[in-house]
Amino acid sequence: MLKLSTTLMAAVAAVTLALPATAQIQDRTIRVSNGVNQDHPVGNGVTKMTQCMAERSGGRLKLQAFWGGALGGDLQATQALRSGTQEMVITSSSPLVGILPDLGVFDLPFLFANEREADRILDGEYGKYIADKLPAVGLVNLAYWENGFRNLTNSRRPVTRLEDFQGIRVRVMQNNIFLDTFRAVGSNAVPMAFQEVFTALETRAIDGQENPFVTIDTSKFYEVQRFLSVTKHAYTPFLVLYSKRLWDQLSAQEQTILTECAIQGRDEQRRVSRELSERSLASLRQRGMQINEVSPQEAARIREAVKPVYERHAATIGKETVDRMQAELAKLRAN
Ligand code: KDG
Repeated sequence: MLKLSTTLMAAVAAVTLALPATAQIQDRTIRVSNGVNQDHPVGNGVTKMTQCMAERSGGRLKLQAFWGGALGGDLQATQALRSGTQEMVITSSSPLVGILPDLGVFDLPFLFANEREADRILDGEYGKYIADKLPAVGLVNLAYWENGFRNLTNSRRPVTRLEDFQGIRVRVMQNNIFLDTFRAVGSNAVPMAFQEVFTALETRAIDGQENPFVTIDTSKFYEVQRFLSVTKHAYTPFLVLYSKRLWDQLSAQEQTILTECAIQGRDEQRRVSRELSERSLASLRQRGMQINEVSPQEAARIREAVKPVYERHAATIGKETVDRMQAELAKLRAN
């Protein structure tokens, strides 16, 4: 009897090993949602990821993308992943701090000096340190894509100095650190989901908002905003999240393909985001927006005004999470 079962197991193993690798890949259409429009660089990333998945899975793994918040805003879509009713979302980290407070580290004002620092932190040990915390809250992060450096638009006046923020009703993401940052410079910060922003600006329910140039451009905020001030006050990453509940139903082969293709999508999305950023700025100027830089002296005053935000939120974010970020940045800047 023992000889028969051993022989049988050997036969099953031989057949399984002989199966083509694609046998571990099922036909799947994976829904992914995002809050921006398809002409945003996220669209380029999704296209690249889709092509990669098709090549690697023999056409069995597909992405079905939903744009403009069609499946709900960032937080709502992320909750759908946690309940296992949606596979993927590409979302800013900021609206998710209620799910994982550590993500608030990326909202600290003026944290990154440039994209190089952001890439090194996000794609290195620190990015993994944060990503490793997500499965415990029902999420898997496949890669960090780029939302980008955020700048202020408004309909009231140019913001060239600290005092100009005073009294401007600025929409911010639903995130206490952004609320605190804009209150620290004297604005009236208004938390709001991204999908409500255009109408709120159009009806003057709010005066302004803050986003990267490519988002201001592709979301047509230039139609309802007159002034753009280049503040670069924060850098927001996008998380490319998968539902942990649904991830665990995938084969190792399928998980590898999704992860590696999300990284190919990342490189393409960042490339297009940076290439389009300057073109978007020029386009916004051509469309009639009045654009101003902020002088180094005034930028220093603004940074000074928001410095207490770090102390006020370190405990909520997590002391280790903040300390590790500061240490990683210090190492990068020492080289
Ligand atoms: O889904 C991502 C978008 O909602 C993104 O633009 C978020 O930067 C964002 C904002 O201001 O809400």
